[in-house]
Amino acid sequence: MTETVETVANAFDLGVDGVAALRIMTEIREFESRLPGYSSSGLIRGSTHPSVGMEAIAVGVSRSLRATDSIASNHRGHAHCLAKGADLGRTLAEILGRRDGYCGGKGGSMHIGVKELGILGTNGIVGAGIGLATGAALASQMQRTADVAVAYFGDGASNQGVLAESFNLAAIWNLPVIFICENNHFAQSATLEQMVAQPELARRGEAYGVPSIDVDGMDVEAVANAAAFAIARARAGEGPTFIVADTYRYLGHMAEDTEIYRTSEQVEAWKGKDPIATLSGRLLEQNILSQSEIEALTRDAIAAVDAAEAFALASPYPAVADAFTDVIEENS
Ligand SMILES: Cc1ncc(C[n+]2csc(CCOP(=O)(O)OP(=O)(O)O)c2C)c(N)n1
Ligand SMILES: [Mg+2]
Repeated sequence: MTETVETVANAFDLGVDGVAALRIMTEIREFESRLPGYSSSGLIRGSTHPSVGMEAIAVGVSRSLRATDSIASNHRGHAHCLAKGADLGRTLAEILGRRDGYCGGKGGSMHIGVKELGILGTNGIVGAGIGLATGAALASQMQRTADVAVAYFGDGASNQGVLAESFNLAAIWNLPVIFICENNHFAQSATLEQMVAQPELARRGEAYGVPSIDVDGMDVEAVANAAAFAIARARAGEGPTFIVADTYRYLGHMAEDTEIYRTSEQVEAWKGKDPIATLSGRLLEQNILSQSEIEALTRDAIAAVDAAEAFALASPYPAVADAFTDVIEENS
């Protein structure tokens, strides 16, 4: 049994929240779509994982988060950071290994941490963010800050043992943590059906006493409402929630992916549920934006990413002499 979100205080209001959500989703789409090109032209060292198609989740969740709330992200984490308030230029500079990146260009795509925005880090170790967010939630509870912590992870990561441990501790200690599983149905080339015998992932929360919600991860309103419900519960001291958001990544697992494990028909079918097209359609239907205003918003988003790209490319690489600075934070 999963929870149903019927009444949510602070529900997503298309007139109030719709345009901002469309803007950030369009920026993220443009930002992430450029990554394979940077990889093939040698601007990115190592792998980077775009989240094109999955924008509604990070944007929907972040709508109810404040700067002091924490997020722990994964290897596909740029959208999580951007939706939490990270700057496009500094994020791209980090991905390209430049000095103006959030970690001085020494972290890269899978180590973007921004303390002042509560971004505990993107993370190359599948599942690791689940434990980090649970720990941040424990800190918040002990310090009585009413801040919450969010763990973003994939369907593949849900099979890591840390999820079981974190669910259990969060449930018995009533921790203010929201577990967000972005179920895009693949872990690299493995399908969810190959990985698990019980694909209804939300049922796992129930087994630990963590209320669980299934949500359409292609619908920013639905995600925002589920997250608002879960975040309000956490802030009120009512404990953890598990949200499973059904979604799909349009691009390969990483730039070099041959994608032999799926059909183009499947990819096209999911594009028919595109989160940006769906939101644009609703804004048009409700006369909140006109077609020409949507086009202008799209042009602005592209210009914002152009500016981020120019900023990142103009930033130098870190100096070799600085290789060992900023590696360990000294306790003050
Ligand atoms: C502990 C660990 N095991 C394996 C890997 C290799 N790896 C990187 S991404 C990935 C797939 C993760 O799938 P999922 O959690 O569903 O996230 P998605 O890539 O679909 O967003 C794997 C197996 C890793 N980075 N860390
Ligand atoms: Mg996955």
